[in-house]
Amino acid sequence: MSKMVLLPRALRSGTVARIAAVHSRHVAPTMVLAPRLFGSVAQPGVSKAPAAESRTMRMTTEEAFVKVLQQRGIDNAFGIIGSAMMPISDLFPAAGVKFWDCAHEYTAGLMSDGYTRATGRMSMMIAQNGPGITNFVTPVKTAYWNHTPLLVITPQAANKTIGQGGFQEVEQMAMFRDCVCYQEEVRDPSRIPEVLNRVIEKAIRGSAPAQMNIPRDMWTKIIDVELPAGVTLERSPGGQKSVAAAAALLSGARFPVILNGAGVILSEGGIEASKKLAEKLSAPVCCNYQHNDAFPGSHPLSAGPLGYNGSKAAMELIAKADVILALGTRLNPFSTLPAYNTSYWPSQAKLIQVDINEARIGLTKPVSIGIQGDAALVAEGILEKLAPTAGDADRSNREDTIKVTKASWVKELAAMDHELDDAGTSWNERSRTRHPERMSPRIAWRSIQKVLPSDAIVSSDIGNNCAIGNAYPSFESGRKYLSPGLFGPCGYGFPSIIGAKVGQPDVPVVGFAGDGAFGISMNELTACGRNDWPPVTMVVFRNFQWGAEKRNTTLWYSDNFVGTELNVGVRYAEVAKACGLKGVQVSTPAELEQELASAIEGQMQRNETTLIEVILNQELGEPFRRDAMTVPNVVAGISGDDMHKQP
Ligand SMILES: Cc1ncc(C[n+]2csc(CCOP(=O)(O)OP(=O)(O)O)c2C)c(N)n1
Ligand SMILES: [Mg+2]
Repeated sequence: MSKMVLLPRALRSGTVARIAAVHSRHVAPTMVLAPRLFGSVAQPGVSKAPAAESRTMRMTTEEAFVKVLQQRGIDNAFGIIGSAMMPISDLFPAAGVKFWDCAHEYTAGLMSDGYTRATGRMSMMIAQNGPGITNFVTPVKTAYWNHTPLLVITPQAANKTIGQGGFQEVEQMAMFRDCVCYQEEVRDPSRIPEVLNRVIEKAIRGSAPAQMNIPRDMWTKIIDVELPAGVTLERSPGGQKSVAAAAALLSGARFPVILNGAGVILSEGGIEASKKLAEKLSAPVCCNYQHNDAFPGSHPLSAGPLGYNGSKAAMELIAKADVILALGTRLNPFSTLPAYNTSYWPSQAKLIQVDINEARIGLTKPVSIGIQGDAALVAEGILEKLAPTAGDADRSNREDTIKVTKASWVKELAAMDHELDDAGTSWNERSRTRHPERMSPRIAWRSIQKVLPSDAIVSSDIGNNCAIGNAYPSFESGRKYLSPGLFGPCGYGFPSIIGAKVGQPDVPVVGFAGDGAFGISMNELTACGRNDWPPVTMVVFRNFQWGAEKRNTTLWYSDNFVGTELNVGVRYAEVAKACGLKGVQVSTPAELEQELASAIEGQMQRNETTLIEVILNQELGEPFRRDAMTVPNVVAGISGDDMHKQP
């Protein structure tokens, strides 16, 4: 790269020569002593009054931004390049920040979520103001309900012209108000490091995305600033009276059950702390819907996930609870609504809810004891305060019940090959008859389960085949299962597994998605095969339909299939090949097992990304929300004859 530095015209005059020298990327920032709290925009030619107590440095706004990123170790950014970020992206290579230039901002954001969920390290989303940023809305809200601390940088139209309805201008603060735990717009160039530092801090404290909105004419300014230091807040072990009350309640319980949510995964040592507590109490541990990695699947007290297509054992066991310890969870509706046509949530049980976020305690269920605190620390505190006899009442009966209930579910699951039709409907039966040679979703999942490495990171998507998978893979540690979460965006499985692999390159990763949802995200096939992008294995369930919604149509709209059919002519494996990746289509369990094993081997040994297109029959499992649907009424009736032609 040329050593010559091109300066903005305003800086090319003799009077500002000193500043021009500082602007050069080859010149180290000058230390200036100045009595300022945060910073100021440098006045050309004005000398500073020295003040020993302040250590202000002169630098550009983009240097300040990048230095704060460096202080915080934020070294991975996901997005699409645009002029509004170029002053900082220009510095990324020198700074050690890797910019993952994706095919779409929607999927870039989901990659960022996958990266941070799989590693626990914050990443950054960044895009062009206007249309780039609007593409971020869905992934940011997705990360919000996945409780992922992300740094969302939204360059904004310039202050000089904003409001004139110019180019790439949109209300970026209003747009994200409901999607982030904190947002702030930069008001003055000198405040860039202060604001960036605060936004990062808020994302950590809120365990959610936080947004910094920055008018693009804030870049390339020269400022005198003191870089702010981060403040690490110790997490709360919870109010001590409430912890003691929870310990007393659990000590007297006849059938205590622990329900682990995302907070257990996110808090350091959360899984271990819940394990110790469970062992002392001989309490079964259920996982919240889509947080299947919140407790080791091989542990004798592991009951599995609640919710749709989850573990019947978990649901039967929690139904018996007289005291539930809900640890690190907001008790989202999908973990408490009926499943398998049975209502399992024990409304009479006493409920202890522990969450780091006070706003979520008692929000969805009445609680007996609420504790605002870190899941691990609260669990440790409760364990310390338990009565010596805690868990003794009925202990061996309870242990037997857990064993028998789990064994019976394992047996039942192993024998479940097909999906049931509701009374009066016949879609599943017709699907089997139409394609008797094709695998059912459950037969495919059993093959997948056989081949998945025990340490794999797995992603999932919104769709019926992925939902059926709820009961199959289990995990021995946290940050292994990346599901789309409660915002429920189709298109999550592929980008999130790429993000996970970026963060955990030495771990095998396998992504899952239905054919429709994959279609939303498949433009990343064009991005992920490049040089330094890590290899992944992606499984696409090919049932030629938007299956999950089709099931709703079957149940409530008499098979009036509107918008549920996908293009049967598309060969996803061929698309992957056209993008320079490996693509295979499989249609038998043996092929699936062989190709999946070889794809994972290729991922780990030969840097190969493989897409496996799994041809399935069109059977459909449980719908997501029976509670939200009703049979339609016909009152006035609708006729095609009433359609007018537009003038
Ligand atoms: C972005 C987005 N659009 C639409 C939906 C509604 N939706 C939920 S599940 C689903 C069908 C998914 O179909 P597919 O990915 O093919 O999986 P399948 O159910 O067939 O296994 C749709 C359209 C959604 N959740 N997210
Ligand atoms: Mg489908």
